[in-house]
Amino acid sequence: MTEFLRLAEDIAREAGDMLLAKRPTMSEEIETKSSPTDVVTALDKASEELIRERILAARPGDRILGEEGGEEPGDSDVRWVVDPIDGTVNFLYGLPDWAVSIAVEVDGQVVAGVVNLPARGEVYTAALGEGAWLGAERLRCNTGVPLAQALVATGFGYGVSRRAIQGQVVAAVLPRVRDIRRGGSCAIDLCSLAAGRVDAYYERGINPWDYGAAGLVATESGARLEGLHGRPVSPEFAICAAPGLFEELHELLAAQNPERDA
Ligand code: LIP
Repeated sequence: MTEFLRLAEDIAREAGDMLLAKRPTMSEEIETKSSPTDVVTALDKASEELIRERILAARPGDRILGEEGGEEPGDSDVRWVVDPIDGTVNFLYGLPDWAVSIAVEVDGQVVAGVVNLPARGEVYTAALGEGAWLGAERLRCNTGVPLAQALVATGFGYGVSRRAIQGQVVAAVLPRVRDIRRGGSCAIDLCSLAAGRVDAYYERGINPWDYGAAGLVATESGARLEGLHGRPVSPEFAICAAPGLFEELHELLAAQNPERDA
């Protein structure tokens, strides 16, 4: 596990340094993906290429799932789950909240995760059963916070028709909580929860590369991360908070039927 974590951290730092150094010259090259607001920059692709090369040089045969390049086949029971830039819109606009995220799964379970925020100089790490860390600081999420006093992070997937529903859901949540934050990166929202900078998080439409590494950071900090009705977290839905607040937020969200499409 330590070997996985060290390698993931080295690679996430190298990709982050490259992105910081090159950002001003290459960020103009933009394509769109699932919708006009779903962007990918040349640097998303360059970052993922670098990460894939480094993983395969160190561990040939391992499988890799990346946001931009899809799944690399392989026989290994080890799979690396990579988001070369989570928070691409922030990155594009020069906002500091974007991250390189690398998770390592063994037999389908995330055992190590690294989330590097180069523009903030922060690196979050977690290892299964061994805790979550911001640099050398052990992380523990906030506990004992009632829903009415909770600062809740969320995000909005890019699908245009789903955005109307996401707006309805957030309108139901807002009057019941302290406030809402929309930071622009699922990975950073989950790490912020682990660090006690927000109390809870929910979102529809995220992907394994968004929550792979940061999900382990959050759960190792003491939080619960699940889908609705006891289902595992998935692209359909994610809720994360310390036990107690988790159940309160789950009740509120489930009543909104937030997975509906119309
Ligand atoms: C982003 C997610 C964020 C979500 C955005 C987007 P990207 O990922 O991390 O939580 O709200 O819509 O999906 O596109 O920056 O890798």
